[in-house]
Amino acid sequence: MGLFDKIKSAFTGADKKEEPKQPEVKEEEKVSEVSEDEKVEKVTEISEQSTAKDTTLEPDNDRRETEQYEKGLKKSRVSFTRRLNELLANFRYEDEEFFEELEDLLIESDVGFEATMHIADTLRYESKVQNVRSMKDAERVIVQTMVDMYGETNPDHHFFNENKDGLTVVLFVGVNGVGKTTTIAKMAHQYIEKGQKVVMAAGDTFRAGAIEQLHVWGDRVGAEVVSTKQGGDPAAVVYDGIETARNSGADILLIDTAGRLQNKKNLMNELEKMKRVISREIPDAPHETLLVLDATTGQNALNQAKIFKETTDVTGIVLTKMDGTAKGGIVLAIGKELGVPVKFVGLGETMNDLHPFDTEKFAYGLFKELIEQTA
Ligand SMILES: Nc1nc2c(ncn2[C@@H]2O[C@H](COP(=O)(O)OP(=O)(O)OP(=O)(O)O)[C@@H](O)[C@H]2O)c(=O)[nH]1
Ligand SMILES: [Mg+2]
Repeated sequence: MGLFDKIKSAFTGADKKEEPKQPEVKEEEKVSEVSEDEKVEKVTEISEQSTAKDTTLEPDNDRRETEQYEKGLKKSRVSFTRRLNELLANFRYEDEEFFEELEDLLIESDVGFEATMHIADTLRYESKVQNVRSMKDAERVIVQTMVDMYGETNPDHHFFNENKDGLTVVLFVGVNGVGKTTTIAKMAHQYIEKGQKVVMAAGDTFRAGAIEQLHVWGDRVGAEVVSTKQGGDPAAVVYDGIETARNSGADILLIDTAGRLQNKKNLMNELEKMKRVISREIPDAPHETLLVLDATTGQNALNQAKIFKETTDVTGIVLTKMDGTAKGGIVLAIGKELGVPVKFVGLGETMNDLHPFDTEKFAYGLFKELIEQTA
């Protein structure tokens, strides 16, 4: 059974629930840019909001997580559903212009070239062999093909490599401002909520304020932060982080890194040096090297991912700011064009807004009304 059928029976059955009322989101609304100086201040603000919210959340609640996906992907869903419905209203099966407009819509939704061609060609074929005649037929083929593609390109459930017998080491890489530090804080918070001990290493010794930012997060979430002075050697911080984590019996060490990409060779050298230090201390580590990508940057994010893939062994992707984009298709492009699994998605700014990537919930969050609409 394809993902489309699975979702249709799982989510749109008898226990169908009402979507909570939310204000309409403007398509062109963007995640606000934050200046370097404002970052620390913002951490405080965000943490306070999150603490207020945390008490109402149960982390393992499946239904709540589905709702969070729905809420976080609302911008993309509202925009795509509206545009597809508008396009479908003019559907005529022998009209090549329709197929071209469909391709434009898909490209603009960031699903990528390969996925776009596959979806449009599937519809062309189904029209030619006379399976598609009406607007409803076209809608079903488009939505089913898209949803099934999510199922095919992204494995059912993400696999996060944890060291069950000792310290798990996770290295976070990615360019400036994509959300590395925030993701570390969110992840730390979630592990601490589960009763685990977390150490964070401030491997970004480059950007002014980065060390302080991690310390503020550490205080908020209750994780020890290991750091050196600005301009210090990140590999030395990593070494200290491992020592501290071991000595304190921590379960997980989260390593922040600087977000430079001006010089590929420097980046490679710096990351390689950190990795050497890590694996000298713990042979299987880092257990995960997570590349953080900002979903709002579309094709750019994909290009960054290609460069990082060439320079270091990326084991998974964290796709942040999905809530801030109307172009949620990027997951499909990543799956199709990179072959690196998306392991986590950031669906908002609070500490509970980081989620293990779940293909079903994700596809449902993106296509809820369209799936329900299909006969
Ligand atoms: N809306 C939204 N904002 C996010 C998300 N993740 C991160 N952000 C915001 O993105 C901004 C940048 O996040 P940082 O964590 O500082 O990014 P970084 O990669 O560490 O940046 P550098 O340290 O400059 O390399 C902050 O304002 C975060 O609140 C998300 O999932 N959704
Ligand atoms: Mg940072």
